[in-house]
Amino acid sequence: MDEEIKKDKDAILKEADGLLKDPARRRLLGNVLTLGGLSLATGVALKNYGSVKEMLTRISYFNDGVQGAIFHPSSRAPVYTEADITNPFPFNAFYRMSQAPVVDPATYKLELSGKIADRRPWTLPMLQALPQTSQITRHICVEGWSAIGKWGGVRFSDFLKRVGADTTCKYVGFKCADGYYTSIDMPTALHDQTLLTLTFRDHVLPTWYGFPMKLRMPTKLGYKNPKHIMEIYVTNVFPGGYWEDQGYNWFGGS
Ligand SMILES: Nc1nc2c(c(=O)[nH]1)N[C@H]1C(S)=C(S)[C@@H](COP(=O)(O)O)O[C@H]1N2
Ligand SMILES: [Mo]
Repeated sequence: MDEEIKKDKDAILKEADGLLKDPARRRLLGNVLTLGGLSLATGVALKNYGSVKEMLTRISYFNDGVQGAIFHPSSRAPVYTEADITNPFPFNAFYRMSQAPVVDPATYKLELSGKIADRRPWTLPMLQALPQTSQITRHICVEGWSAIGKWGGVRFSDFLKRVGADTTCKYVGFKCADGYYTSIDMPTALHDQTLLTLTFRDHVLPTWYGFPMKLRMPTKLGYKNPKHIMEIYVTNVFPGGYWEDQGYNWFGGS
């Protein structure tokens, strides 16, 4: 880490520490005064104390350069136990729950494009036949809530290798059935906690949580975790995202 970035990191933590002196805020936030917890800290604290504008400023304060530099492929998000799972788990999207897109499993095909050697589409049974793993992690939404859930599916790095994705590219982009879109940096795509998930709490992903598929990254804020994925592409051309294009920080790490 170079000197300049190290200074930024210290300054950010110091400022957050100042903001969190109030014991009520501390209680709300628990153990979070690490860079890993800072997005949660700012999201929750600002929900209670500040405006949306302030929240966005604070999220953007973690500018992409600083985050990219402090994010190391080996940093891991905390994992939890079955007993910690939040029930019911919150729903969130840019529309109401009843408007979540209904995708037909019989005709569903995951499209691949961009810098990928084998761009043949994947059906759900093909995806289900790949080795599966599951993980209990905390999902953090910048709107001021967080919740612990269990998601299961295919390790995304395995999938990318299998289809011959060019992992020297900078970005992986996602297009969703509801018109949502987002994109992530390649190191996060290859992170071993990044999963292409097909289940929630050991059952087929419900419509509102993103059927047929949600990319789950515990190292990223909620809006970076696309639901209802229809297409995945690999590119060096910055793809942006639905909220990112409206001012949310692109890196969006938690
Ligand atoms: N396709 C799609 N994915 C999306 C969204 C969306 O509106 N559409 N919202 C994002 C946001 S802001 C959050 S917090 C999470 C919410 O996921 P959940 O409904 O499973 O809690 O989905 C993310 N992924
Ligand atoms: Mo969110």
